[in-house]
Amino acid sequence: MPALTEILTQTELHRSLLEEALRHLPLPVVPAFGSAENLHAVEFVATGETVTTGSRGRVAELFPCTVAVAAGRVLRADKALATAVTGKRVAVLFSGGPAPGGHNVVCGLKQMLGAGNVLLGVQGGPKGLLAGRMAPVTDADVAVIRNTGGFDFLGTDRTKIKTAEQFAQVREVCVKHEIDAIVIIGGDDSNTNAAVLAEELFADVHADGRGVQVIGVPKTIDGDLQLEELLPISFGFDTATRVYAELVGNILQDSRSSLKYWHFIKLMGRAASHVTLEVALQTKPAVTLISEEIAQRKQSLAEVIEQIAQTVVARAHKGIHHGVLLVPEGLIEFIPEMKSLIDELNDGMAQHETTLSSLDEAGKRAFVGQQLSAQHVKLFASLPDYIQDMLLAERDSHGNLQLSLIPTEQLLVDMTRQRVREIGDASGIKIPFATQSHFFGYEGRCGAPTLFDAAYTLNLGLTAGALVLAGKTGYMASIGDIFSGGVPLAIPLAGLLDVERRHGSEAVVIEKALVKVDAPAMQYFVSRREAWAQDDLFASPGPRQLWGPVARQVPVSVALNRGAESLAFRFGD
Ligand code: FBP
Repeated sequence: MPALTEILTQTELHRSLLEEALRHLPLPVVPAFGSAENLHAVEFVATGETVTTGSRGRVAELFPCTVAVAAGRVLRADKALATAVTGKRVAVLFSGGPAPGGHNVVCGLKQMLGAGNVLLGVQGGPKGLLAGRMAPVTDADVAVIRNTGGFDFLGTDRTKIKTAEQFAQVREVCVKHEIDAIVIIGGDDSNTNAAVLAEELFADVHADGRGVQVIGVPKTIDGDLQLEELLPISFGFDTATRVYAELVGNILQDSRSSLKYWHFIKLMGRAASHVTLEVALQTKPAVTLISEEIAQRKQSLAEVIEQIAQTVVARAHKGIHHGVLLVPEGLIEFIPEMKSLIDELNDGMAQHETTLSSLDEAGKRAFVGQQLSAQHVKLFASLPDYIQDMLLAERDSHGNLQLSLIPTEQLLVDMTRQRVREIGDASGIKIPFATQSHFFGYEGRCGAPTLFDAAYTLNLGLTAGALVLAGKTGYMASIGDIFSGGVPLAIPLAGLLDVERRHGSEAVVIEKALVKVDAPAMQYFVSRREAWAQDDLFASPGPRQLWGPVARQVPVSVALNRGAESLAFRFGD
């Protein structure tokens, strides 16, 4: 074989030149743990801060053990542990959608646990935990996965652990594998799982009366697991938004070069609009919709379309027939009238499940059209067939509409086209409106982590490991002071829980952190968006940088919301 083909074959199995180089990228460690070469475990002490929700009383009844121990107090790393802890067996699992940096959490955990303890990797997320599928994580594994994207080392899934039978299964697995602690790397739902498991496994799992410690690690590209200074952002958000910003920047360049298309781009983020806001701050497109603002203003779908059409027309009058619009994945559910329609459809579909399952698409549309209340009939009829079909499609395992399947970007294109035509007809001027639509979602979830996500996750893994060694349970690891050195924190999971009534019974949840319309990042965006709508002022941030002057950056929205003086993060050095 010629030499070049041999070289190419050698890059298989995650050995591209970049992946190889990334494995040797040095990452900073926060001062509490010593240095990258000489790490040590730490004690955790209570800070003056507590976390709690409006459901405090009920949470204390449902989570007596973990609430009594933590009392809502946030902990921070203190001095080095006096004696080495050895002999612990710790299981780690990914839960929910993948996010860049997850592999580094495993690396940090392994490093902190050291040779004296065993780290077991659970395969296939919570489902794998229930089935007891796990194997030791070796130093060789860690050397391979360091600084790589994805969750492919272990795999993940979205199983919710909530029934008595499932708790019994987890206990059995813990006994069988002699597990002392479980680390769950996940988002709001997965950390709710962690809180519930911490309480369930608090004591009496092993024959000697010992329980199993449970620690959460905050992950999600959606950025909706955050808590001001205590948890500035979940990991994965920075990388995902930089990948999307690069793609959006390229499209902005194309639109200004080709001078003929409006690009409507939907960005991932199941509920909150953090991803869309961040990408807008990085790229400055003509139109960006923020679901939370639309909900706050109680805008109808027609009003949202009018707003877009007016921008298209205003730019056309200036001879600009191109532009870019960003729309968050979750928009539909934030438009009050759509939310109300979806709620009625959810109930109706559950009630008429058998009838609906016997009908074809057109039959379903006609049947539902007759069942809807008067206030929703007109709105439902105004939606194109393909949206009606998606609204009537099968719900996910939690009974939710599968939002990422709804082509919101296409809906906005079609409805805007109609409105632009009406405005043109009324004024006797033909307004060109050629379009392209896109959905950027899965493209951003598994990229190699940015320097921020790589360093953040390594330190989150070290923190989770240190919490295990310090004997803690029922906490979520975090890193505070990200602009001034970094400090490992432990947030009591029970303090984050809310108790809601859902479908007639109690549900325990960690509420998603939505975009706050009065927060500095949103206010800055509001102050600039009119200028971005009028002219092409966009920026193309280009590929994410792992070396060089712009590598050490946090997301723009995080820096603005935290009142930082620059975008640069600092861990340790
Ligand atoms: P997590 O909250 O579990 O991190 O997942 C977020 C997300 O990427 C959303 O942005 C998106 O709506 C969803 O996952 C898609 O889920 P799936 O992988 O099940 O299609």
